[in-house]
Amino acid sequence: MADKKKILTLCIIREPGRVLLGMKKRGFGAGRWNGFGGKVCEEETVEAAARRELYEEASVRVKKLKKVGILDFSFEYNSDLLEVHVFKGEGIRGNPYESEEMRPRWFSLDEVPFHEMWPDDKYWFPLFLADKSFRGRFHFGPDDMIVDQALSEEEKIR
Ligand code: 8WW
Repeated sequence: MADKKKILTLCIIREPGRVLLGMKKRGFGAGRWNGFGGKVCEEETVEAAARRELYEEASVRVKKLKKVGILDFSFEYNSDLLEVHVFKGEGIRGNPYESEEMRPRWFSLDEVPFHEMWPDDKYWFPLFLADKSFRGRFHFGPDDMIVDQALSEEEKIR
């Protein structure tokens, strides 16, 4: 039986010329640079969850949060279905601070570490950096290899 779809958030902070990523220190995706995020709790909006996780994982808040993408991930070796809501954060408040979960670091746009990120990121991150909205799905086989994928630019994401 397929598990229930899990709704997750992913927030990437954008400034002119650079983005804030975090090195995931433990749990799912450990050892990879990624945005900040996690599970949406009951009785919580997806945007509230994105702000909460950003604060818990990097000690920062943002003035503006815009949903720019939805990505569906599935895996051959378990039945998890992840629906990841991708947000662009702007107007950072506070200084990024390392948590038990994440080690934050700014990357200039020409040094985004794709080789140390999830393999799907190299497809949709350029859309993110170009201020486009997008929808995608990626199915992973052995060794986190992408075996099936679709990605499209969208007018608007709700
Ligand atoms: N960039 N999965 C959401 C998450 C999930 C679990 C705990 C945060 C992927 C990216 N992120 C994720 S999971 C992010 C905390 C991916 C497959 N490809 N690419």
